[in-house]
Amino acid sequence: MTRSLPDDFLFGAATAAYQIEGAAFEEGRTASIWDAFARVPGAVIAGDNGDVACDHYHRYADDVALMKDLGIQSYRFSTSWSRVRPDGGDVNAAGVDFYSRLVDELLDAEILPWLTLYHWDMPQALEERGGWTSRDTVDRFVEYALTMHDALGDRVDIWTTLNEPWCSSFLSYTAGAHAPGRQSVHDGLLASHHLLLAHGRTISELRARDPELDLGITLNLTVAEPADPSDAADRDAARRIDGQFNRWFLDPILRGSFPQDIVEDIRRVDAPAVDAFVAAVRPGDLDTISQPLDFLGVNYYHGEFVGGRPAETAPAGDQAATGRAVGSPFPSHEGIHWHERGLERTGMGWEVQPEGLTRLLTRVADEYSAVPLFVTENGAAYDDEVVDGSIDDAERAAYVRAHVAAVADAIDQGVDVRGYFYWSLLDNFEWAWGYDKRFGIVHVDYETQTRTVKRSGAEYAGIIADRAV
Ligand code: IFM
Repeated sequence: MTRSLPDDFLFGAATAAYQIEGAAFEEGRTASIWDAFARVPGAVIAGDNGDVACDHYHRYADDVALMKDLGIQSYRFSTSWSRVRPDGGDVNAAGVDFYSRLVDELLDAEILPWLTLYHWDMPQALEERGGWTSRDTVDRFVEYALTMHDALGDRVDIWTTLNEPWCSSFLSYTAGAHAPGRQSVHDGLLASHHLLLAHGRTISELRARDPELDLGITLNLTVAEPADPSDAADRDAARRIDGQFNRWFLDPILRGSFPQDIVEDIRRVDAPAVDAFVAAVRPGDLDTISQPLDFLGVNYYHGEFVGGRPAETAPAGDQAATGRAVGSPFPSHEGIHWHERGLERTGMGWEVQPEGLTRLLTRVADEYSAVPLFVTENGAAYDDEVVDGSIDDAERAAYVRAHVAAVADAIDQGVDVRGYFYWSLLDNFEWAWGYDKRFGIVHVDYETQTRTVKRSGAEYAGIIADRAV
């Protein structure tokens, strides 16, 4: 059955600064936490780093032309704090100018620029002063956001404060799997609060400057399901995943409170960390965090199928990325076990579960808010093969179709979903996995920097042209 998307539905593609730009130390840019972390032995597979990446810094005009050829309507990119305010200090005019040229190129190509201020690459100098565990970093972030608005506010209307704060707090400060690689429940909790506060402060400053801007945040959300819904321990495992992954961010942003059941779970594991977190949440902070948004960005990749006891058959997916010992990103993780349910998996070991996206969008709309939703990331890595210069990635093409159809299902059920951004436009630096995992609809040969549109890219272009799957 052909599924049509509304005429004003926005089809886009997404990237992030550190994953594609390269030029890591050019024209005034200094180290971000990812430049430092990638140099920690074992932190990133094969010792890869973002020094060159897709060399987008020098090739942005060609990349915009490629997007135009594909019919991409909006490009979601992030700006690098370390390029714009190196070391978190003074403004670097050359860094700002890069983004100004990129935006002009997009507008000339009639592609809507969608700017994300933070996709995980804080200046390393700020990390050395406490990073996201320090409240002072919130002020530095707002300064940086206003610098971007000074430069681009006349041409960019859509601003996302943060991408996936779960990753930049718990995955980074509690699990140690991402930069800066800390492993502390206390640090993850504080980082999550300060990230949210930076989001709220930035929204209020930008709103005060220009009420016409479209302002929002992007969360990575999941659908947590108990392996056996009739088993209380399995249901509790699903509650805890939902709480630590989804509600920890949805609740403060859309309801003005942290989920108390999760606060109490974590207190049983690390009471001093929770005391420090509670003290860090000062009067007024939750009002700042929960002010109205123009949109919520939802990143969805897969669900979580969990039980309260170890599964008899170990799940097929192996998401352990690196040679370093990393911890759990879930502060209260004892007694949560992943189970197998026989779904197809991507090259990341992630389950392919498109109907989970429909349920997720419906749940956010029903339980939280009627705020317009955009799927700001969805995509899959597969082991692509280049044969005679082409990449016949049928699995990725099917993945895109299935997930766009899942969005159409949510719209049919009355959810206000206004767009879909494929992750990612280009193969790129997949964090702890380095260049080993390819998510792009466009293949990148990292030796020659040649771009080749994959079959999935051609099919996505067809979906955009037809406005239907
Ligand atoms: O590559 C990442 C991106 O930076 C954030 N969301 C998930 C993607 C795939 O892991």
